[in-house]
Amino acid sequence: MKKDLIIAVILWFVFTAVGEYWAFNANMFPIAAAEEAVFLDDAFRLLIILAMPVFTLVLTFLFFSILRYRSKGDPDSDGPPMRTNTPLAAGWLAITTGLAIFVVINPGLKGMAELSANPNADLVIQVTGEQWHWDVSYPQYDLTYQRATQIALPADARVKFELTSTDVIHSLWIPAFRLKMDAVPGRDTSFYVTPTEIVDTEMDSNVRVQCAELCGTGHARMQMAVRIMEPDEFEAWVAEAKAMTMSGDMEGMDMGSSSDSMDGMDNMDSESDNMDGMDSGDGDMDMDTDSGMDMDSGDSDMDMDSGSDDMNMNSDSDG
Ligand SMILES: [Cu+2]
Repeated sequence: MKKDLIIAVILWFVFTAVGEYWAFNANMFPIAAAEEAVFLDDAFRLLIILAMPVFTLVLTFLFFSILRYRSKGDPDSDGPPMRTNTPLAAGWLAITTGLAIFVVINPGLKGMAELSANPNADLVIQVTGEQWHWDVSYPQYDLTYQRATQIALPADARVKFELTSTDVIHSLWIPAFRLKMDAVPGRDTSFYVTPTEIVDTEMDSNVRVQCAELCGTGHARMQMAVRIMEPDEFEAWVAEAKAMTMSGDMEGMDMGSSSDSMDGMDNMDSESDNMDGMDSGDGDMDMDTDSGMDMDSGDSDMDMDSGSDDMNMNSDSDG
């Protein structure tokens, strides 16, 4: 029995060493395109490093017991009764409880406080979720995009996303940032992010907005391309976007080009194609739900409109 315990402990050390080597070195995360992504990846890695000895201890004793104390043939009686080893159980409870409390505080509470500690933002982006699209505006630049297909971001700037919803709960998630925040009707939520990498959706599909709260039949297609640019490139983009808004040239809108960058995504193409004429916040061009409903009131088929996002029937209501 004593010998068995020594073997089990040695196995535990070996498995832990292998597991920790993996936890410290494995390339386990997708592209990290923001400071916060690196921060959160580090936190996640720390959790794995701390959990590894607990994980390997349980597995080692489980599999060692299964193999070593296996009954040969049909057992004709019960094994010897197991008695609780109180100090061992108490020690196990204390260590695992201590570890759990530790990670709740750090990186949990401490990390969340750090992420939102600085209330200053270089750029504010307001995003409103609606079944099943996002409206995006840049209040500092007086730019508004209804049914936006893309978000443009400058690198190395602290960006504040301000979120809300007009109908049900949506959630704005950008995998490459590791950040996700609910957009709740009647409430304002926000998060901060500092993009660092010059990437876009075309280069890596993790660099995209994806709705992460099941919000109806069009949920899976509540996506937007994300484009992170050099700061001067972003300024040029803003200037061009403003010029386009002034001249009313909707087709030239850069937002429309995001249909290209979403190419890899099913269904997105047909949807964003329909969006081309709708990107600007300009009231004249609006084909939003309200005007759509008006048009439809004389129409025989109400479903066409309410389902338009979802059913790819926009071309009908566009005309
Ligand atoms: Cu959704």
